[in-house]
Amino acid sequence: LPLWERLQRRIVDGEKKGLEADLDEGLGQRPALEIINEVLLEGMKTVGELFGSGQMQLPFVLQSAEVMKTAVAYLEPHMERLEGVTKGRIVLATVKGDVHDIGKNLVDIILSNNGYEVINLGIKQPVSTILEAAVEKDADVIGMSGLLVKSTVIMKENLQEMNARGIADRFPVLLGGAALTRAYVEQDLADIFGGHVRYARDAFEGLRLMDSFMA
Ligand code: B1M
Repeated sequence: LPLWERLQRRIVDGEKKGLEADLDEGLGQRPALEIINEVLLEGMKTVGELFGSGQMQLPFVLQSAEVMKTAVAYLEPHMERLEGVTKGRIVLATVKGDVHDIGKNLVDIILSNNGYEVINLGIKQPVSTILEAAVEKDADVIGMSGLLVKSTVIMKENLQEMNARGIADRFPVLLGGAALTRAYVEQDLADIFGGHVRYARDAFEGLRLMDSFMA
């Protein structure tokens, strides 16, 4: 198989052997970020489709996710990094009940590489932990990720909790993850939230929105 197809297959098949050699070869031809976005994420998309249609079982999805994580970790040092500036601080978490973190961690990488301080709390984070970290670390923005349909409801509850605690207008909120839609976030959730909430389709939109929050 040609290199890019081979890399994609490694994600789909969950095959780590030879991964680094292929990534090295790839790095000779394209920037690290482009390899992630245009090659590896396509592989994850296929995994999602296969899983969704019952053609792939969960343990294999987990293996694919592991290969994806290994590949991203290997490529990260090769990404461009804006040094010597701190543009702002974000507390970032995957919401309660949700373990998906590949997207969240990509957001972390993109923001960190572009001058933001990211306090990444990890997965399955209850709202109290997120809000307490935001207050304690004096964050500029709160970012929540979640891929399950269930997580879209949790996000709504989290915003209501911010209303209840009277901190809705202190922290703009950035939301992302596959089950969300722009309309749900920027109309339905914006309606019930006393502050500013925006939807990011991907990590780059997340970066643009961070820049706009800090402007
Ligand atoms: Co799960 N899973 N999974 N899974 N999984 C999905 C989400 C699913 C759509 C698959 C499917 O059915 N086709 C489905 C959800 C269905 C639903 O809710 N309606 C699903 C399911 C059902 C489940 C379980 C319930 C399965 C089970 O146990 N029976 C279970 C849930 C466990 C739990 O959370 N409690 C489960 C478990 C897992 C694994 C552990 C095996 C693994 C996760 C490993 C890990 O993350 N460490 C996994 C995976 C890998 C997936 C799919 C296949 C791929 C997700 C992924 O990493 N994509 C996924 C299919 C899909 O999403 N279509 C699926 C790549 C990643 C880069 O994309 O996270 O969307 P994403 O991030 C994007 C954007 O969304 C955005 O930026 C990123 C790109 O730049 N973004 C943000 C994300 N967060 C952001 C935050 C921001 C800004 C942008 O600012 C704060």
